[in-house]
Amino acid sequence: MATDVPEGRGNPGGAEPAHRHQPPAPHCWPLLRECLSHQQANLDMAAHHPGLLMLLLLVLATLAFLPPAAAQSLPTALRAGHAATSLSAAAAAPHTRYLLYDVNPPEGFNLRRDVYIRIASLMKTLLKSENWVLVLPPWGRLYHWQSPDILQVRIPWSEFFDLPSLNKNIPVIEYEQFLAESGGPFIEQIYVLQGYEEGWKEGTWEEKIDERPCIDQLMYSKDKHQGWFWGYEETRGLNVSCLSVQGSASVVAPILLKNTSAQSVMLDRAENLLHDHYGGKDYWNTRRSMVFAKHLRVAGDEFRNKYLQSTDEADRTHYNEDWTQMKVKTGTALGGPYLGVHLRRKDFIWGHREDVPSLHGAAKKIHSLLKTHKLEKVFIATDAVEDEIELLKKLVPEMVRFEPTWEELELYKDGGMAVIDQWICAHARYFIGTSVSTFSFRIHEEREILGFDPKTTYNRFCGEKEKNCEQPTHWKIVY
Ligand SMILES: Nc1nc2c(ncn2[C@@H]2O[C@H](COP(=O)(O)OP(=O)(O)OP(=O)(O)O)[C@@H](O)[C@H]2O)c(=O)[nH]1
Ligand SMILES: *[C@@H]1O[C@H](CO)[C@@H](O)[C@H](O)[C@H]1NC(C)=O
Ligand SMILES: *[C@@H]1O[C@H](CO)[C@@H](O)[C@H](O)[C@H]1NC(C)=O
Repeated sequence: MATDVPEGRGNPGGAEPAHRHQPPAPHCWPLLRECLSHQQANLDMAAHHPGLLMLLLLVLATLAFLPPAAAQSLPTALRAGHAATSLSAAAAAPHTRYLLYDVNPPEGFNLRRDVYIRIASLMKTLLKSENWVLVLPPWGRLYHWQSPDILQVRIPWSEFFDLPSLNKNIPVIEYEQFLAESGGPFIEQIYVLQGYEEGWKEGTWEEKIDERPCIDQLMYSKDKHQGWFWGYEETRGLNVSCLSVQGSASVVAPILLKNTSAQSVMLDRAENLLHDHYGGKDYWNTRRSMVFAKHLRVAGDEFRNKYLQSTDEADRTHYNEDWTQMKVKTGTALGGPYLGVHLRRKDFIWGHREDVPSLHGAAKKIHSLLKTHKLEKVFIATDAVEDEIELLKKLVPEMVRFEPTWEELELYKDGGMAVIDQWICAHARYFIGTSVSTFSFRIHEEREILGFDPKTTYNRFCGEKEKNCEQPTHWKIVY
């Protein structure tokens, strides 16, 4: 994916539009293993919620024997029995409608986190008039998640984020719960979002949305209603059409409220929507609600304690489990006695980008920062390949990394590893990241939430040949 280079990101609007049109590298999973683990996941869930077991078995058994036409009448048939399986207050409410979404396959974990924020503001608009629940798109088949031998598909959000915290912002449920309570693996209406064939005429920006013929070849088969539903092969989309859209997330609201009465609606290619208001109060409320899963924070905290002499008491980085109560005055966080570094490599260097340093350049900057800030340790988060890491170790002998054992990797997965790296960088006394990496941007936000002085956060490496090395924008929290 040598051409998989982000362009035009970190733009002034800060909207982080996605610009990667490369198709994803096909990730193939041995069928049997995938299938087994899927059933395991269902049964694990059922074990925790005994009431679900019967329903799940019923759904699985029924689907196995029904022809597609009969399967389509299942939703209503099963809905009658769903009251007993209700797992959340939101789900129990009458006339609940479900919003689902997905993102262009090549997009990474951290851009997807940004798209969640855009969808959350659409949810807030919908909730003003109707009862909607957001169904969290399972994680998986991400281009960057390449650790071999671990199954990384159908991963629920709770593996990376704290669901009760998300729920304090907007009502959300996992996909498995949607399956259990909505009456089966059916999404009634799918809208594939796209731009306008003719582009937009200069000088006249207007928000608009129209049903149009699909521009790209559909990723769904129209007759059989199959597509990529996060690895849930039995899921069917009952109707697929394309919407050309130009505007912020809430531009879709009237369509959902007035043009369709489908109970479940999925917006695919949701990255085509822009932020309603980037950096505003709603934006930050949603961002603050995206609290990392506790087990990942604990893993990061233990590592800080053990290898970086860093604790919340000493570093003044106390974290309130209830994000609505977390309001730290800027500049009060001190951070642990180490330099935090995010060095994005791989596709960022393949394109020979001018704004990304060589390893020698990065090492030089690291040493100068250690000196300036009188620090002895540097924590480095990076996606660098093994050869580069070896070189980096020679150039920066004092470097510390979170190197998982195979068991830890299997437990946390590539996404959890990214979260732990981000969490540790977020607690450093001083942080420096990589130009226009959404991975670095998410660290900026985390440090903003923790109450760090912006001078210690909004820093990035410069390329050796870069003439004008502009530093990242400070986005101040709005409470
Ligand atoms: N553990 C770990 N993983 C990383 C690091 N940098 C990049 N990655 C991996 O590479 C992926 C790509 O970065 P992301 O930022 O998520 O992807 P993206 O949305 O395409 O963002 P960009 O960085 O802007 O490309 C991450 O999701 C991680 O899986 C790092 O420092 N540590
Ligand atoms: C939605 O309905 C309105 C009113 O009937 C119509 O004018 C508009 O074209 C519809 N929009 C879409 C995207 O279907
Ligand atoms: C599918 O959805 C489109 C857009 O809402 C609608 O115009 C069309 O009638 C639907 N088709 C069926 C078979 O329901």
